[in-house]
Amino acid sequence: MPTIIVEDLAKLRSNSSIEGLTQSFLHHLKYSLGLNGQEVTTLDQYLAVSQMTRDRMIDLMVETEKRYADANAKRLCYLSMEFLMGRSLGNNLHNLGIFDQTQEMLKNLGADLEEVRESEVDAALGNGGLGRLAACFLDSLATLGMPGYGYGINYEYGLFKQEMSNGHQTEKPDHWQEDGSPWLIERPDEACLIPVYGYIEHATDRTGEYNPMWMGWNILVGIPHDMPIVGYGAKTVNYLRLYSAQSSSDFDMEIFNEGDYFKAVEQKIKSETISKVLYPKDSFEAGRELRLVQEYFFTACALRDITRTFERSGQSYDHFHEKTAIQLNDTHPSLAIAELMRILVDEKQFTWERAWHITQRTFAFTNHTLLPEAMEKWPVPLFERVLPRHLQVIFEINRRFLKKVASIWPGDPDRQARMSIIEEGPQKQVRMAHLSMVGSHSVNGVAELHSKLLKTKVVTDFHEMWPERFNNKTNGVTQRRWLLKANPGLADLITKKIGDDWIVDATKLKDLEPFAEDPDFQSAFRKIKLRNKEKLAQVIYDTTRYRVDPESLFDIQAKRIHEYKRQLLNIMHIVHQYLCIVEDGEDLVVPRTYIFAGKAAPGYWAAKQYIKLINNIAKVINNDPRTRDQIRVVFVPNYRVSLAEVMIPAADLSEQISTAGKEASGTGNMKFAMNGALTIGTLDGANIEIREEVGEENIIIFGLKAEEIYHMRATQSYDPWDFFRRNTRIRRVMESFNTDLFCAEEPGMFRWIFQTILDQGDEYFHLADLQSYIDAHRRAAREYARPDLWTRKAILNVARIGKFSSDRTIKQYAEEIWNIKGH
Ligand code: B1H
Repeated sequence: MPTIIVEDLAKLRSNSSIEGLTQSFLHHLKYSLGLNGQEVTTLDQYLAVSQMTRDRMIDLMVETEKRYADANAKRLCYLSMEFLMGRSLGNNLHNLGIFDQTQEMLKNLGADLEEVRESEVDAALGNGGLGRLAACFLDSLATLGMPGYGYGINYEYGLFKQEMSNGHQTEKPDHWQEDGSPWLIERPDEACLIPVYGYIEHATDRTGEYNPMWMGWNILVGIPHDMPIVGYGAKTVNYLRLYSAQSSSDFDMEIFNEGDYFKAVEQKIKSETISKVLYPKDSFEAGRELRLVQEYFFTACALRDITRTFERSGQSYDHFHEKTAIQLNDTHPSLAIAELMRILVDEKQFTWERAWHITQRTFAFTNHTLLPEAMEKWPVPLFERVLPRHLQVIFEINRRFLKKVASIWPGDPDRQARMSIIEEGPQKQVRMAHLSMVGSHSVNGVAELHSKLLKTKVVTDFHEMWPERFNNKTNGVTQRRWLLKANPGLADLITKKIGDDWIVDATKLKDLEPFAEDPDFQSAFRKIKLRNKEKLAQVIYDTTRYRVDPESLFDIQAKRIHEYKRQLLNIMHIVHQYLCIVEDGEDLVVPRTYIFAGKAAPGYWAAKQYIKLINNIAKVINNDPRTRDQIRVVFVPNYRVSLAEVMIPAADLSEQISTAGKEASGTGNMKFAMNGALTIGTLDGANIEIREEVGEENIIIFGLKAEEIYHMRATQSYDPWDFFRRNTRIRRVMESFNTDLFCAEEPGMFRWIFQTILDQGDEYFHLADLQSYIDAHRRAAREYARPDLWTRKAILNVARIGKFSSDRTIKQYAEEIWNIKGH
């Protein structure tokens, strides 16, 4: 490639013409990568294009900051242990409005953007829905021009990579930043020093007042790394601030050269290990000290940063909550409540009442789960060892809180015990959800049903005490990533028909409704779906060596593997169909490809068994000549954001089949529908609202409702044996697990499923829903066999999905909780 001389860098960066981009790209090949005349690899190209993109974002970031500062704007800080960002290049190019030019520019140089983008490693700093929601929110905040910043951990290792060995999941480390990331800007100048461990010295001050001193702590050093977040249209660039933990030895020397007590405290956890790895379990893991330290570490760093920024503005802390909103993404960052109290009381010498007034008005809390096992509770002795001063603060918050409870409900010690932040018992525990609700002015669930169940089944006492505090914010996803970028074919078709307003206003997709029956539009729509399916078929072949037919119905369940999400119900139906063909000689209405993807937490035995079972079933069915043209089953390894971007646009049918009352919202359900898949699902989470929007004739609903399940649990009226005895098809499916049909080489391997379902009560009501699920699938197949009918329904799903844009969600948070606006 030719070299160039760059004369005016600033001018170059604002130049979005193909010539300007070319210059910028070549400049980085030479001056950032040091390449001159050598062979340029695809990775080099990726790095240079990224630098080119990043330059443009940094200038805009500076401009944005000035705009907010001039307006003295209120800011939102979104605290989350997870941000599942995926790849950035394509998204940034789209949002900057230079995607097409960059594609052209690279083409002119003999390179291919699509290929270049494949060099990017996903930033997998999250487990699933909760982390991806945070990423969608950042995209919406920036697009809406709102001052919203993410705070989290710069994990050195993201979520493990999933590989298959003989059908089993194996985990490989995801060292995603091995060669650095062009999207992260290190900010050593903004480092934070965080005390941890130590003890409390009970002292009195000159006036004789009790004045506890936190002594003997270790110091953690947090170094921020900023990932710029471009809004669509490139007006606004916010950032996500991720902290790395660094060894504190240099700082110890400087700051604590006389602190002998410091040495006396054993270094329990080496500083650098704190940001080493993301916990791969998408629910709470009890008693992990490192996890508690992680939660505290990034939360405390965030608060240093937030208070520092606020102090620079020169305003009094009494106005803090008028200029700052802090959203807690589940309880994981809820130590921030105790930390802000500690800062105000211990460091700023505020009275407790004044500090509490500010704190409560600053924080808002989102709950993401109804599963009792996912609720965070920390043993008091562990907590006291790690954070002795914060425990004292929490005890004081609790003392005052329980006094209030007692004044509202005198003589009700049971209620006090239920509501206390501290759970009594053989092992005292700190209930983080209670701390979060007491310390916030807003508590929200993530779908209508979830918010309702929170109030009526989970935290009824709190709802009774503060009904005004509870609200719902139904989740959403960004149409920029999940339609514009993931499905360029469909995005183009839509834009050609109705213009491109839908990119920033998803309700505009409604304008597609009149075309739902238009034969030309239908045929174009089908053609795009087929192309997306061909692309996925290629990925399936590359990763599994199975060939699948793009003309068959693509039925996809892609999400974390979990008993409550009921991949097993899906499996049961597949086995049922298989047996109908091979034993009853039936033919399917339409040929089907069942596609699974998802990771299991490394310690979750049952979930890992499901993966093995799916792989074994795939092997049996895919190699059986009797079903060859009718059913295919595949498990696509290593589900992640970039794979989702290929799978979701290729789906005909989207499996959202959790036991009703278990899935807080789901967000995959929204992404699939946005790409024209029909949902087969239970009345759980956001499925209910999706049905409301798309209309009941355009979604396939089956199974028990949450209320029915609660009732059957309470009355113990579900007996899986009943279904087994009475329904021969169910019996046949269950018996297949008791034989070696799917484990000829591992005899007895899946017998545990037979036993768990029948003898241990089947917590997730598989058999109660199976017949209804089988019937629903028959309906789906009959409709799929009529392409005009099916395509109409698929188009209406896209046209009516507008509500589920994260832009809508963020506007509601901004208006109803944060009180922030666009600038
Ligand atoms: C969700 C989690 C979660 N709910 C603990 N809870 C974790 C809990 O590492 N941990 O300790 C990690 C994640 N994730 C999901 O949030 C819900 O299951 C989905 O239904 C929901 O759509 C999503 C976003 O609200």
